[in-house]
Amino acid sequence: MLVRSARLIEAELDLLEPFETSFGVERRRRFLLLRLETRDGLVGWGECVAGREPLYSSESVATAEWVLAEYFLPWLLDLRRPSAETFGRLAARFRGQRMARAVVEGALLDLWAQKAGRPLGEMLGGRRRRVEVGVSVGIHASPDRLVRRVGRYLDAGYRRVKLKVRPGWDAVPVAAVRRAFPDVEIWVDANQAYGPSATGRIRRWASRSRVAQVEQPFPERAIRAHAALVRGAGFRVCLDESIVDRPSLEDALGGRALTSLNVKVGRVGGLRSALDLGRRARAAGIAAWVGGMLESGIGRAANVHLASHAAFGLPGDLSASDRYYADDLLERPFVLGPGSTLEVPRGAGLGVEISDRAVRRATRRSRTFRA
Ligand code: OSB
Ligand code: MG
Repeated sequence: MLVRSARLIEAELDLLEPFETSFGVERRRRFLLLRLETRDGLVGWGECVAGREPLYSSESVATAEWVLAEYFLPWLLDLRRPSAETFGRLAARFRGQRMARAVVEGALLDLWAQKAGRPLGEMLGGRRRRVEVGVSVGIHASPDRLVRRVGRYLDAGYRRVKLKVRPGWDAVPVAAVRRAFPDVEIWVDANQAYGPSATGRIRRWASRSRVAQVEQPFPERAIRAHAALVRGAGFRVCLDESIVDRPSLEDALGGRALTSLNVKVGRVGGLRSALDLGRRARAAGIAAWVGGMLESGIGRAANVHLASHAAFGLPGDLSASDRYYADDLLERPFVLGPGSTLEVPRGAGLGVEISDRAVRRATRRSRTFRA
C-alpha cells in the first residue's frame, strides 16, 4: 500500500453561529485536510484540528502545515511500508506536534480500514452502531439567550449540554439553565480560565445548579489544583488540555486529579493514543468520552468511530452537522438520531462520502507532495 501522493489542503468553513469560549470567539474555522492517495487508487482522509491561532493549544494551522510539509509528509512518502506504526515511530522523534501527527495517522488508518473493507471503528475494536452525544454551547450575550439556545438544542433531541464558562459567566447563566430545565444533564467547561483560589466558588455554584461535570477549570499544568477540586466534589472533574499522552494521564491518575477524561484525537497525537488513554482511564475507574474541536464531517467521522469503542462511557461532544456548518464536506450529513445519538458509518474506512465539490468550495489553497 504505497502512498503515491499527499495533498495538504488549507480549508475554511463558516460556523452557523459564533462559538465563544474563555479563550476567544470563533466565527469561521480554518483547518487543514490531508488527502492521501495510494498506488492502487485508494484515497484516505484526515482532518487536523489545530486552530488558526494557538489559543486552545500551542499548535496552529501554520505550525502544523510547516511540520507536515517540511518533515512528516516527506517522511511518509519515503516509507516503504507506510502504516500508522511505521509513521508513528518516525514522528516520535519530534516533541509535541501532536495535532499534525494525528492527521497523518488518521488518513493512514482510513486507508488501512478501507483495505480491510471494514469500518474504522470496528478495526479499532468498537462494537457500537450508534454513539451517544451531547452538545457544547458557547458563551452567549445574556443568560436569557443562552437559555433559549439550550432550549432549541433540547427540542432537537440533545440530552446533555456542556456550557462554556469563565469568570463572570458562570453561576448566573448556569443557574438560569438549571431553572429553565430542571432535568437536563449539565456539564461546564472553562478551558483553564480560573485560578486555584476559585475552587470554593466553583464548588458552590456547580453544586447549587446540580452540574454533573466540571471540565478543565485550571491551567493545564495545575494538577494539584484539580485534585483539590476533586476532593469532596459532588460532580465529576474532567481534564481536557492537561492530558496529552500516557505519562500526563498516569500523573493525573496518581494525583487523583480527575474523575472524567475528555479524549480528543488531535490533542493526544492520534486515534491509537486516544484509544490507549480511553482504555487506561476506564481501567482506573475514570469515565472517558470523546471530545470535539468543531470538526467538519471528516474529522467528526473519525471521532464517531472512536466513540463506538466500549472504553468511552459518557456522551461525546459529537453533534450533528447542523450544529456546526451549513455544509459539512459530506454528501450525507450527520443527523441526530433517537436517544441523542449519531450513527456510526457502516462503510469501509471512515465510511463517509466526501463531497469533492464542498471540499473545493472550502479550499483556500493546497499543495501536493509526491513520492
Ligand atoms: O474545550 O472542548 C473544548 C471546541 C474548540 C476548542 C475546545 C473545545 C471545544 C468544544 C467543541 O467544546 C466541542 C465540539 O466540537 O462539539
Ligand atoms: Mg474542553
